Amino acid sequence: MKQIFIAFALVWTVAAAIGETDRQNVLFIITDDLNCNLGTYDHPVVQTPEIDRLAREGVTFPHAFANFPQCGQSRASFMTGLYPRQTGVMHHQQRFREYLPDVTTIPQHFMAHGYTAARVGKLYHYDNPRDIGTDGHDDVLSWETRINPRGIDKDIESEIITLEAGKYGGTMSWLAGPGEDEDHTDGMVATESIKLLRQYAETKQPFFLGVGFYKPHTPYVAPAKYWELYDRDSIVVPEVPEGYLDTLPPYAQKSLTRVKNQIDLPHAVAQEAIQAYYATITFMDAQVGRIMAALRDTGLDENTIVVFTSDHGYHMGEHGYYQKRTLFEHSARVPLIIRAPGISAAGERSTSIVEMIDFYYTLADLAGIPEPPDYVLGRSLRPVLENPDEPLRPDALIRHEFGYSLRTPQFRYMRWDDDEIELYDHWSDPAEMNNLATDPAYAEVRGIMRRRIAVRIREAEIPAKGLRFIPPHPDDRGRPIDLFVP
Ligand SMILES: [Ca+2]
Repeated sequence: MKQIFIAFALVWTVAAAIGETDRQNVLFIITDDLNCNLGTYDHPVVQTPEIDRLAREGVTFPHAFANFPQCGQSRASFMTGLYPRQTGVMHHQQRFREYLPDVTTIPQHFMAHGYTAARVGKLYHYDNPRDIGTDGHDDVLSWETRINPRGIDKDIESEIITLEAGKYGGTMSWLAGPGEDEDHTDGMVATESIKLLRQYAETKQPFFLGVGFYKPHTPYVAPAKYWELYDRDSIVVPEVPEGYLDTLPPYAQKSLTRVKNQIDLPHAVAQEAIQAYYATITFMDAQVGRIMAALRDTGLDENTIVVFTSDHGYHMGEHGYYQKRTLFEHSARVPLIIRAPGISAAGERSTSIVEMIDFYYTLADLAGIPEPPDYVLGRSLRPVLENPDEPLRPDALIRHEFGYSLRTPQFRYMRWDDDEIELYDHWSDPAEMNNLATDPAYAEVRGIMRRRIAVRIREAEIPAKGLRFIPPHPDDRGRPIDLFVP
């Protein structure tokens, strides 16, 4: 009897081991404040050989959008699979766990199905660079392992060139820094991630590894060698015609003029800032390359899904503006590459529109674990990964502090809280510089978009199904609390 039991136990153990090695792991790489200034997105100057290589192995999504173009709100949204009004996080300093104590995040869902979940660096909101080396606004329930590297970039802050003395995180600032890649925080993020990958390769433990780079978020600091790749004097600064702001409604004007010290930057200063942003992107790209090399070395590349993205987009002078928090394409659009072994087409670009809220269903589906909880919204991108021309969504919905925008394959429509609107036709105006809000030729389009955005907003603001919600206290920072009041 004892022998039979041992035989059974052995069979069970072997079966379990096979099951484990067959599982798809997840390597989720998220950058901070990266736009689509990447080689694989046809940028004429920026060098990103490692991300380009990843793109050749997976599917690139040129029409992927953040549901809120700011750190905290975006990350709380896609990590829970809920729209920003549903999480209650309308200001980047708010924490979703206070309003949704029972919500199951993506890594929690993986842990509930036999995975270990680890975070290296910034996955949830983190005041960047102030909180580097701390847990930031982390969600403790999301991880078994949490690593917070802190590199020399934190030690040399006083040397950083900034538009406002003593400020680095919300203010454009930069430095061609000392040291090697491995000495900087993001170099250490890569080093720590590589250590975990080697460990997982040995133990065969299925894993969800969240790698959160702090760059290219300002301050744009990286080893000086990356500056040498870009000729400052030949950098093109986007130009804005005289009187441009007058073509926009008040809330849009406000969004483009909120950061006073970056308005009408002298040409040479703008070139310097853009060069630094480019250099920092290439530095971050090299760290992605180090992690991907470790994935190949360990053989984990054969059963690991890789996602590469950013928490939102970024202006670099477009519309006369820098950084994020607008409803324009540059702020709302994110880079997105997904490499899923045996599933994703290699090297293709999808024509489909995607929202970051789709990550939850996608990762659960690709890894082969049960579907997310009922309240989670979004759609699996599996059909698009198999056939990149498969249409997934007709449009993407993006929230701002004071309005919404809806992006279809041809148009962007914006509806502000004062009922003012904007309309842009991407087929004739991909830079979104010609506001068609009153153009008689577009009256019918505006009618269609007005009705459609109302439907999308309604869906995005209903309370999450069956999930306890504790409304934010009225004096929390952020929007006035009228959540879910009809
Ligand atoms: Ca960010």
